[in-house]
Amino acid sequence: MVSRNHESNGHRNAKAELSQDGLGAFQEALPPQGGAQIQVSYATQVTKYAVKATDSSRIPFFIEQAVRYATMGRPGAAYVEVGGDTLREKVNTDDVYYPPICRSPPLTPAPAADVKHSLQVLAGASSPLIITGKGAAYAGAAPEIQEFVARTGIPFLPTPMGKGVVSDEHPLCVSSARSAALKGADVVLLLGARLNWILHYGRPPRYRRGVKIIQVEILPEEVGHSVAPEVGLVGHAKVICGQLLDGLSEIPVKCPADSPWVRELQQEGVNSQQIFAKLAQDRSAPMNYYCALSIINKLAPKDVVIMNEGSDTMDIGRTVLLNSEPRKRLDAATWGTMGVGMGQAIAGALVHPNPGVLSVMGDSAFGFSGMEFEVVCRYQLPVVVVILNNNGIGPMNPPDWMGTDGTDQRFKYPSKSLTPACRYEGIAEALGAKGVFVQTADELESAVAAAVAIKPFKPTLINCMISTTASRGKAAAPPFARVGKL
Ligand SMILES: Cc1ncc(C[n+]2csc(CCOP(=O)(O)OP(=O)(O)O)c2C)c(N)n1
Ligand SMILES: [Mg+2]
Repeated sequence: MVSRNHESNGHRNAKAELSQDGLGAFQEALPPQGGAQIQVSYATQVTKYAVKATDSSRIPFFIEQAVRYATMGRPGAAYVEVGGDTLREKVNTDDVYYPPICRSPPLTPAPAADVKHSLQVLAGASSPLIITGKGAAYAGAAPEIQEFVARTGIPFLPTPMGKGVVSDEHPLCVSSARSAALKGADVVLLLGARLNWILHYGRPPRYRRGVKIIQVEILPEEVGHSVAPEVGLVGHAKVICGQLLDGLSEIPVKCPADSPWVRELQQEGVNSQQIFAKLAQDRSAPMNYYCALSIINKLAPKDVVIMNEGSDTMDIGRTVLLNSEPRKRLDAATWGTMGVGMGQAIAGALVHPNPGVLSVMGDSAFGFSGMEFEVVCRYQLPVVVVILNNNGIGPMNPPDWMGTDGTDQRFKYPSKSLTPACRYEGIAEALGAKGVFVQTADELESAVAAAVAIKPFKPTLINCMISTTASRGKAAAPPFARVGKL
């Protein structure tokens, strides 16, 4: 027996009732030209699948479709909208069709001839480079890629969320010589990464003119998007990397550890590491980014999920916070804008509850979604937030509002400068969680050590003051020139 209730007013629902579509219900998005259901069409532009369930007995049908679209091919978001009345509808379970759980994505191989051609191109390279993207991580291709790197000796460079596919601490990881690696490579094996802005579109001047790209890609139409590849290997990265490995017995590829290419990159890496190490060793207060981040890196458990959001906090974090496992880093990546951080941290904590998530955020970044820490506390999620607080966005924020003449100068500073020394840890305390305020390297060290010692983590917020003038590759600049009289 199916009973329908078309009478409710929908005020308790984020989405208007199905029965009120087009009437102008509370918060119903209506197209200016007239009509209804524009919310689904908004979602269509940014998702792989968007639908409004029209009947409660069909909800399982739509959910199965949404999961199938989200996981097959290039993974992506799906959107299912259910009106309040549809949710409350009583249905006879005999009338409900429950589709079988959708299949796993197919393990599609690339044509054997293309695999062979790729290995021939790699075998003829004098300065080959592997780039690991998050597509390779999502595909679970890490074991095959690790073996491929071990057998060929080819240096590799991860994209931000491709970090950990092969450990950042592997001797062939050339993250510290990124520019030289991109510029010098004559062949690039691109594994599940787009040639978008983060990889400088694969074009000169950041790359050598005529560089040969071997593009391993799940989405056929992505191949050649920015640069026409020498070979496009379309299919599942795990399977294709397995094919490349198998092909090595017939077409060996070897990049000797003492080749000029590997030595050049390793030397370049040592040089930049020395600069970072010098900055990290400078433990004077207020700390620079490298000092604070290297303390966090040293104490972070190897299997922790690192969430990293901010400008310098994220950019420098990509270099200093190391990953040794795949799919353990979340940051802005391709589409994330400010504010994704706490949501990502919560999702990470639900998927990997032990030890949990170490969420390293700029103070502005925390401001975009910091109140979601309430969710972390309400559900006692294993999230440790460390805010690197430089009183605002990027370098050159004032240490306080005082001008040289001792008067309040807050309206003279740009809006990128936030409240000086804001006590964000008070939010944690208000929510019954642990909040710690730290200003020195020693204090940061003991606060992080105490937080990560409890496994799974307990909700904790460490508000860490850092230099308001430090930036990438730079310790604290000379003191901020105070703004004169208004
Ligand atoms: C939605 C959105 N608004 C604004 C920006 C511009 N933006 C980039 S990083 C950033 C804040 C960085 O400051 P913070 O998190 O304090 O990190 P810091 O560089 O100071 O370490 C902002 C506002 C953005 N990328 N997305
Ligand atoms: Mg900041």
